[in-house]
Amino acid sequence: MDLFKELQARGLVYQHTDEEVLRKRLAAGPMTLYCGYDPTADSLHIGHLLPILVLKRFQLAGHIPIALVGGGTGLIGDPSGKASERVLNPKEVVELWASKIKKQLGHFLDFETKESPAIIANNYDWLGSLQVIEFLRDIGKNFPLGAMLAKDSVEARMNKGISYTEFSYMILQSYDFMKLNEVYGCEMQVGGSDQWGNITAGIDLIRRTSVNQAKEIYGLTMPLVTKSDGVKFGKTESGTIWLDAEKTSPYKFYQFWMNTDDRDVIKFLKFFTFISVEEIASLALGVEKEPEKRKAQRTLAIEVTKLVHGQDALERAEKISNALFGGGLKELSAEEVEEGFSEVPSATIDNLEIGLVDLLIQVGAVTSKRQAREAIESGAIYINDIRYTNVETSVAQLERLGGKYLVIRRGKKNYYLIKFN
Ligand code: 545
Repeated sequence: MDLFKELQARGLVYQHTDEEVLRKRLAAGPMTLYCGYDPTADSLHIGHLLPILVLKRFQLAGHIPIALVGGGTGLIGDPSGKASERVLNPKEVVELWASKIKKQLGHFLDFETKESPAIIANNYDWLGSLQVIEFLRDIGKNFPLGAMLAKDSVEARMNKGISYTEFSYMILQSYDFMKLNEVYGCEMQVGGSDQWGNITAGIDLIRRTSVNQAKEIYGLTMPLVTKSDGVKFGKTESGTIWLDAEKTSPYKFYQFWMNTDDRDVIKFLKFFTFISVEEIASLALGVEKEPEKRKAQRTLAIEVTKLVHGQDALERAEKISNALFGGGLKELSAEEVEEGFSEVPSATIDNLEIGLVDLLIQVGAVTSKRQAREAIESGAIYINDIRYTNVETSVAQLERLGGKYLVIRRGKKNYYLIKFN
């Protein structure tokens, strides 16, 4: 199967320039391609994973990927897919975020391989020194107003309003494509479907300014990732799933994928892993025949966590998951307890003489002494997975996880964390 067919089989192809021409070009030898990322936050999140993994797929097939950090365009703001004007971030902030995004992007690509080493670039290097007169004469002249107004990103904002700044964004992205074509022979740009207008604007610019009018330039977009429950992909009740381990712990990251709906898991395996489509088809049988095993979900969680956070973090995430869901809490270190229970209600206690009833009240597991007694006596209270039915239980004598934690569970799945100072 050729690369384009493979991408199609995985559901990764949304829009593209002429298929036959593109497939021929890909078969003819290594091609350089790029995808851009504006530093609009201090980290990428899982919504940004698809195109970076597509770059990796191209690299694995022998092509040369460029990850472009938008240090320049990040100062302007892409109107694509945005319902309203963006607030401009301070230059120092964009610069800091650009360095963080660059580091994250670098993680996914191979810079060492001899045949097709990846390239990382920052468009501030050429956009930052553009002169306005040159810009308008040499570049702006190639952008007919009619074509610009017809772009979705502009049209969608005509009523709500769009500044000249954001309106001009597509020219900058187009200029990047032209630059990367000049400097690295970059022939293709990829991105999410929101980028199609910017990508085609760049192709038009290269065609207009090139001496070789027959020069082929390619574009490819991926579909928007959707979930069958209608919740926006990448968001949970507790927020965005970031790629930065400091912002979303590898355990939480792992759990996000573990919790994938049966209706989405096969699609996500195709999108976010490098497992072959044949192997995914056999996992699909499992989803049909024995969904309770969640084998597909587990495979997805393992593969994506390994890809983003590495083998060690994956093992920790699995260990925490097993402890939480398989009754192995005692195996956890203090750090692992913190990671696994970072989002449950918690309380810090200084006084070891506290009684169980007060402990439950302090951590918010119950709201009154009466409720506490009822919960304990009815057998609903577990501490470190052991049921305690005596209201007089001595808290001081309970074994603390990692020397300082008690994990309290009320009923099947209400967890609370007690930390002793
Ligand atoms: C800038 C200069 C170029 C080419 C592209 C760009 C960026 C592009 C854009 N892309 C999005 C983005 O999101 C922020 C990421 C970092 C926090 O705005 N104009 O920068 C997203 N992109 C990945 C996918 C996307 C897109 O990085 O293309 O569709 C999300 O999946 O929204 O020369």
